[in-house]
Amino acid sequence: MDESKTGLTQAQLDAYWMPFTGNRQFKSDPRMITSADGCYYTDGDGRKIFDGLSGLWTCGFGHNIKAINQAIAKQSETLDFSPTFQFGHKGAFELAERITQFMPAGIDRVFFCGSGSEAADTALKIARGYWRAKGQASKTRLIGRAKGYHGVNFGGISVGGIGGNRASFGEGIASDHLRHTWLAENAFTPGVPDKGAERADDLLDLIALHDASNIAAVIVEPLAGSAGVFPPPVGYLKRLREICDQHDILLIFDEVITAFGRMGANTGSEAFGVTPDIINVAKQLTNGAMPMGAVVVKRAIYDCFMDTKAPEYALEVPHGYTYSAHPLACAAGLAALKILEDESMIERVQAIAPVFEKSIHELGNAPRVVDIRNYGLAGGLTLAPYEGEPLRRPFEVAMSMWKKGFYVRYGGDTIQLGLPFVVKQQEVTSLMSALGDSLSECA
Ligand code: PXG
Ligand code: PLP
Repeated sequence: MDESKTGLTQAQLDAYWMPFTGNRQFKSDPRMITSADGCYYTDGDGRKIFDGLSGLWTCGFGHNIKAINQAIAKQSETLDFSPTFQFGHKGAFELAERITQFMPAGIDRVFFCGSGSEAADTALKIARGYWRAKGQASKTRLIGRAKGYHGVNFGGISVGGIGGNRASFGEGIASDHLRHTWLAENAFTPGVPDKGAERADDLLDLIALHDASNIAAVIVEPLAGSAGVFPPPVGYLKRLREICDQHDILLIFDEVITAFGRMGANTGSEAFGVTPDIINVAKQLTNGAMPMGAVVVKRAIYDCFMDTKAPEYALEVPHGYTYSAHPLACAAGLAALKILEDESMIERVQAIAPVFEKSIHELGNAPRVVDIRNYGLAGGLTLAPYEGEPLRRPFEVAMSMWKKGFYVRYGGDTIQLGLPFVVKQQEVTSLMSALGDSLSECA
């Protein structure tokens, strides 16, 4: 290892076990990021790298946002940490109420946590606790969907539907999965695909199998992000909602990627016109500047927990994280939501999304591209595999892009794009042009 290139000793390089990373490959050829501003990173060689995934779907406004940085700095000077178990600080209440302004009507009680993974497990526990509080304790079974991503904690991987994230870890929590919504006949459809709403009826089969009296909740991403960007078929989410209503099953939308602008709307729920019972958020909530997640529930769910004969000092939910509603994260969240509104971020996404859609679909004839999907400022390409090595081509394409000065995400057999809301038209076209070249190089 050339220490002058990374500024690290071998011992430092060795000590860090990197998440979701090929550690051996990385450490033989490190890709270091030293700073970020706007839509660009600077790497260890001083090169500017365009951020084609807004961090990890976190930084829609771009990086180094002064108002957010200042809010965090100011908060750290007055209250760096506060316990939120049995005590409160103002920012937590302010942010909770502010979040509800971006949620569908009636979804207005906010439980804070530290990440999207914690949000997933929190929402699943709330769903089970809710039915128990209502005297229907047999309603425990949790249902997710193939290709779903709900983070990496045990609840989340149990309902999650990405095999590679589950295979190494043995037993999870009893759960079932709906089939995913991808259909070959929808390949290369811009925006939401026409076919596939009937796949929501998979839920009826699971109800027939287990009986609704044993099912607590269904959790889906309104648009599946991590698996490679799969927008919902027309009518699919509406049908899920109907079945959940008919059978008294809670519907949870995991909006960790879709909330706060990326869909060209406040939420995926708003974009696709279907209101669940619980919405999970994280990432864009603080524009990525502080770790934070939240579970936002229908008022009736909260009220059900409060409607108890237990003494007032008793906990209604024995759940929470040391860092739930951390003061610095609350300050970042308040500053970020102000920018979302004041700087018309959602309108910007709406304005640039058609450019993105047209541009990404122009890659339809690039070598080895077998599908392209998009919605708002999220896009995914599926690449044909090398024989016996389905994961290799996306990795090679992403590395080729890095060399050209573009950061894109690869996962499974897909390349994912989540452009900053503030991206310029010319940046969209140069990204797609570079991606076309990388696809050709890796054909
Ligand atoms: N739910 C959804 C829908 C997500 O997209 C999580 C939960 C978990 O959040 P945390 O904060 O625990 O990571 C996510 C996170 C990618 C990528 O490349 C996606 C995520 C994370 C990292 C990479 O698509 N999604
Ligand atoms: N493990 C131990 C030993 C702890 O004391 C705590 C919190 O007090 C946790 C785990 C949970 O940490 P967190 O609240 O950050 O999830």
